[in-house]
Amino acid sequence: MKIDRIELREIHMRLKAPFETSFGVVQDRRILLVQVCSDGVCGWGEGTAMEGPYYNSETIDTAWLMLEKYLIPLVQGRELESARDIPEILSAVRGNEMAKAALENAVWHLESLMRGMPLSRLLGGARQEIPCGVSLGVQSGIDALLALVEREVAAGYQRIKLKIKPGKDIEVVREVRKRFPNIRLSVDANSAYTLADTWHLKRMDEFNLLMMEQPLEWDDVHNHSLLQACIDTRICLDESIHHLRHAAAALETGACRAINIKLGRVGGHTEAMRIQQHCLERKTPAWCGGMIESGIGRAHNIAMSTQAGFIWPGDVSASRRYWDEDIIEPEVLVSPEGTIAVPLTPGLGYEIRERRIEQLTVRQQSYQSRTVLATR
Ligand code: OSB
Ligand code: MG
Repeated sequence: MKIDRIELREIHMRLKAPFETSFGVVQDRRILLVQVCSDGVCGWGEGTAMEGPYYNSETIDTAWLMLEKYLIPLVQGRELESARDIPEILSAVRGNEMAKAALENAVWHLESLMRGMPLSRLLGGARQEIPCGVSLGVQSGIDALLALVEREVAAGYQRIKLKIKPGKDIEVVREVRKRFPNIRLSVDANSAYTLADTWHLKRMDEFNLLMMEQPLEWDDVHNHSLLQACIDTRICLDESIHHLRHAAAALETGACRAINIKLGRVGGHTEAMRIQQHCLERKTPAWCGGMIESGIGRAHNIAMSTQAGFIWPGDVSASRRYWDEDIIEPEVLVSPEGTIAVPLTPGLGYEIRERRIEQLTVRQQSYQSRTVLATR
């Protein structure tokens, strides 16, 4: 397939409720979409960089810049065998995984359409349904949190993850565990602690958590290996893992015993595939993380989660938990058993609502044969 047109868009979508983590609060999402076309067939990818550089170092604006100035020119007008070729083509550019992933994943979608295959099957996934969990933001009070947990457990979700931060951790988890003694429960600190908090974090051991996600510095695997040696709760790394070598080193040094795989953070489907394969071979649980995606990112996450290494419920939940109106049709639905049925039509398996996307677009740029075509 020859890539003859690439388009970047920024759309604005408002979350039904603010989402709070240890690094900040977001309600108005600025979402980057990439469309890659060949012979009139177009694939879509979502850039999962956030509005500010507080989860990782990328933002929607840096991703746009990297795509426009460095990444798109490498792919524009190229004849490709497969989306698998993309990482090598982009390899001279360091880091910027979320920008790369948006582009690579759009090419994966395009390839699945051109081959007339479901993306999940093109990636080698076999699952017909995937297990789902939810991620609950930091809440103002314990009653609000308990009510939310109640609602999501009743909806069927198979794992509840609580965002924690200093001052809203041990006692919060204690209350939730007391009320729900048998649910699969985990916590995510988004790098809010340091090694000096080891004995504080060890108090989590009494709550029988499935895992504790990214307690320490975003770029420090070594300190996690020291912490993991002191606590019984399984550490899962999120922010620290940007590619297979990070994952392999983290497992080898005992820095974690589970891995959160996010398409954006690891640079796209090809690298995600390699990491889940590595986890599978080492019998280490991997699961699909989320970045509060629109339907396009959600559909990519669903396709990815059908691979054998994704054995724990992901943070892939129903569209309506976040959006009044999604940009795909049907929206992502979760069954009363807490699963998503994997769509098996060619491509992502959902219709892209282009008219809706048009309405939500605040900037847009087309690239064709290395020249800018249209701006608005
Ligand atoms: O750490 O997993 C995280 C959202 C934004 C940034 C980081 C994280 C999250 C979530 C939300 O936990 C997961 C979702 O999309 O539902
Ligand atoms: Mg996380």
